[in-house]
Amino acid sequence: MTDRVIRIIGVPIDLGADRRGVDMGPSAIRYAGLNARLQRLGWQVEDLGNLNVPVPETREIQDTHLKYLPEIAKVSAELTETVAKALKDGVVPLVLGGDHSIGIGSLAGIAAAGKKRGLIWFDTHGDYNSPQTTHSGNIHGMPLAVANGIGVRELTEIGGPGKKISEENTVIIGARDFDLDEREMLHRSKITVFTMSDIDQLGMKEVVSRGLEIAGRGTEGIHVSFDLDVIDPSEAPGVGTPVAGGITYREAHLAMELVAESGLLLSLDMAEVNPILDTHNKTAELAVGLICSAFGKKIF
Ligand code: 4U7
Ligand code: MN
Ligand code: MN
Ligand code: MN
Repeated sequence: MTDRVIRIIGVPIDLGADRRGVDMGPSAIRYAGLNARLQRLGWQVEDLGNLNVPVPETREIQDTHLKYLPEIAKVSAELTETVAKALKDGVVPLVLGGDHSIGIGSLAGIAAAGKKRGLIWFDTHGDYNSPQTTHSGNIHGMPLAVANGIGVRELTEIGGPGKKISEENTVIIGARDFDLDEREMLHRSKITVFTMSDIDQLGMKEVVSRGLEIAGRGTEGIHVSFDLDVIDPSEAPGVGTPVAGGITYREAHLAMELVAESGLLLSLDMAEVNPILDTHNKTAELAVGLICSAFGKKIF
């Protein structure tokens, strides 16, 4: 029936995270039946396979404040081109992580394609550290900052100089674990943050509606970057960085259903699935369910 095409781009990277395991995310998500389920929704699916990512054991850490910088810069540049090409081809890029450093390439690719898009970043964390503020040196704690022009040029200039996001159209949802300096930098930015406490008080429906309004204002649509650790570890144990007190299974689906209903979604990242910590691929299956909700699956 369809001219609607989703192009799947796997990025089996864990160089940006301390813990090994999220490199198996793309495989776990495909194993959970992603392609067939999207096809059943009426989408045409083009799976590009995975980008080439070096294995950490074959590399040495050069800078402890920016672990595996050259390797991550190279993968991010390749992802940037792949995402930009997808957008130029008029298809929807679906990027499967891998750790959340994939956000660097996704957002640079969108910017390189010349698109003005809003951004909703579902995450426990701000991912807004700089090489100066990071405690871990892990680049998966930095992609949002990098996209906003903060950090080393090897990362911020991928896909061209300048910021890759518009702060005014950027929203974080589900936050509950910021580093102190990261929190300060976010306060000073024009990025909107909805914490877990906001979700408790306003409800997910209201938070996502406000988020969509902010991200969609004056843009061509939105990119959603979804870090599975935003969901409570009881529902999503298989993530890179589990933190108690997250959103529920239904809240996550509601959020994606509202994104679908808005008609604004133009590209999507699913990050930080870690099959090693999972039970029977539960988290990857949840990720597939959320992807389907975001791309229009209706219960009835
Ligand atoms: B994720 C952290 F210190 N802030 O920088 C850091 F708490 O992509 C966590 O959101 C980063 O999973 C988490 O290492 C990155 C830490
Ligand atoms: Mn993240
Ligand atoms: Mn996170
Ligand atoms: Mn810390």
